Amino acid sequence: MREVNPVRGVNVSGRPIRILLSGVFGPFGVDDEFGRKENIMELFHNQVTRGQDTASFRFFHRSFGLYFLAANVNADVTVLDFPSRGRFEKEVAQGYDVVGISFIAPNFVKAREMARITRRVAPGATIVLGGHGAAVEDVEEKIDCDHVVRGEGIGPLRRLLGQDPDAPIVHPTLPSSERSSVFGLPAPGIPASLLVPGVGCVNGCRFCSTSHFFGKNYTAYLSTGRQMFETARRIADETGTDEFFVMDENFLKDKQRALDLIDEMERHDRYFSFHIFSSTETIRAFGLHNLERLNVTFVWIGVESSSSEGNFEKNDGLDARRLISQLQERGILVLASSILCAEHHTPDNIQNEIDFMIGLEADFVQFMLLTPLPVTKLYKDHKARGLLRMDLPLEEWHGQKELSYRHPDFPGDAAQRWIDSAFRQEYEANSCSLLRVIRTVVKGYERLDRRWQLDAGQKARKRMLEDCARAWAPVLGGIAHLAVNRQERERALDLARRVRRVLPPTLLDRLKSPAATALAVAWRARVRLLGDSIQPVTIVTRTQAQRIRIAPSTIPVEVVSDDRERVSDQIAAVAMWATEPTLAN
Ligand code: B12
Ligand code: SF4
Repeated sequence: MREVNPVRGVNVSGRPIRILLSGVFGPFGVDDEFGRKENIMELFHNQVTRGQDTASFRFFHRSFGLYFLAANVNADVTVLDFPSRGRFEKEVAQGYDVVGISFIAPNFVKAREMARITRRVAPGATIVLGGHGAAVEDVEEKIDCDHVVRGEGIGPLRRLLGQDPDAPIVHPTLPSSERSSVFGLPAPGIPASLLVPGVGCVNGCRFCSTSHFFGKNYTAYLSTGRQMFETARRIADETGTDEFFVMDENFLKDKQRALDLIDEMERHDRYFSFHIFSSTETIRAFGLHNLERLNVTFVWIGVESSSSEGNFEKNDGLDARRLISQLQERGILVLASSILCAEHHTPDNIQNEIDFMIGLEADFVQFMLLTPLPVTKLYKDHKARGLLRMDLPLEEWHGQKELSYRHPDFPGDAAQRWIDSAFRQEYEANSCSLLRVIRTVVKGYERLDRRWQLDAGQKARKRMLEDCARAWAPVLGGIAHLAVNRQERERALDLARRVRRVLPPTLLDRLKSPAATALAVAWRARVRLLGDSIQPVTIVTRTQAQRIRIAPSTIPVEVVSDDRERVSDQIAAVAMWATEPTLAN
């Protein structure tokens, strides 16, 4: 193994070390020698709203980990996000001392190809692998590389470069999503910013790759409520939005930090809103009242299963339906996730599981097939029992089509048929998620509107709910027009009447409604004619060693358009015209 010259980030020739950090190459979500069509690079369209046809939510997330690494080493760093294979090769040829490749298990073959390209084009470069794919067994023997970083990456990368692994963490400023749209309509406003209070989760649920990858430990990047407030305030001032997507698997687990954050917001009379992930035990411990005070607007809950056989300690004694409706009453959107084709499922009981998830009436529902990913307890157990399908290529280990373990009751394509049907049933029964979102937001608004007196935090929350309802309500006509069934059409029309009553539309709101319907119809035509694939554009971000010291929070972004040539993407871009500026922040 080669070593990076460890002279505090500067090599012997006196120039800073040059590092390329790259995510895997696209195209994504297509069947080719490197990937599968089900493995789409979009969170909701892949695993949440994918059964909702043109009402599916579309957006991309950058490879956040890479920007954290870039902001926390003293070197000239280029981050290459969503490159094509050719673009990656061209960049490697620029001459880097270190090439870092971030990947997850289903993208193993892409990472191997990138290492191969690097060896050919830049034989002198040190190859470092990181991200969840690093947990693939014996990865160093399967991919030609020099270092493998498992778990948290900032400390090890700094150590590798001879820099202080325990230096303070700089939190970069990043949008949480790119090119958000639904029905082809760009999401209004500035996208929420990203906030990563820490990585890992101590709960260690048996299937959970995140918890096990980080050694069932939690590494805090922002360890106090005050640090969180200061970071959020700085980012909000830079971006112009007070909305944050909190990328932390179980953010409320550190209750005191979250309570301190509320105190800071109240003390400074500056209120942010947060989208969070949380287990139910922590929601219960934190309390619904505190969730409102924290101004949580979205929560992702791992409901996992209706029965104790398929569940975990975190959900002991949970009445999921009640909790979800209490959250929705407060205007908090809920995403409930569940696991299908688990060991205890059979063709006789799996429909009960789907019915249970439908009955929750959450705003969003995620279905995933139970997937024993390397490093988890589940993987080890299944391996010991000889259940793992080691013959199944890693590209298929994404949990949306094939089972990666042998389950006697779900042979062949049975798992795929169940998961596809679950998404469709949920959509047909509960209507599209956008409709549910508007309904929940209006509920939360009405609840505050009924109160005589509101404190400053509640006033800020009410304003935010109003803005959200006004922004999306014009789409209700389009939902009714393109409804999946009569029930959805009636629900959309009822809700439109209710919104008009609670929030009388302005002239502009009235004009937006037919425009939104026309765009939604155009989007449906595009999908029917050309399919629904959208590829993320390549994003190149360069930071310089000295610039990190001068302005640690600012990451200049340069957008490269070489992936925009696809005809279908150009058509998509017409419908999503306003999303482009978000890339040039
Ligand atoms: C955001 C996210 C995505 C985004 C990806 C965006 C992108 N540009 O790649 C979206 C939503 C598109 C996505 C999709 C999928 N994802 Co995903 N995703 C996540 C999520 C929720 C957060 C990752 C994150 O940003 N964390 C915050 C940053 C700071 O942490 P980090 O990425 O882990 O990076 C740290 C270290 O890993 C390390 N590191 C990372 N890269 C590198 C590189 C180098 C060189 C070094 C030294 C270190 C290093 O250092 C970083 C700082 O500590 C994780 C769950 C989680 N909480 O981790 C799942 C997760 C990574 N996803 C997973 C999976 C399975 C998928 C899907 C296959 C699921 C599906 N069927 O939809 C698809 C695949 C899509 C595709 N074509 O690649 C699994 C990976 C499992 C595994 N063992 O490989 C995870 C762990 C979820 C889970 N628990 O199962 N995902
Ligand atoms: S609570 Fe969530 S993040 Fe934590 S181990 Fe369980 S599934 Fe994973």
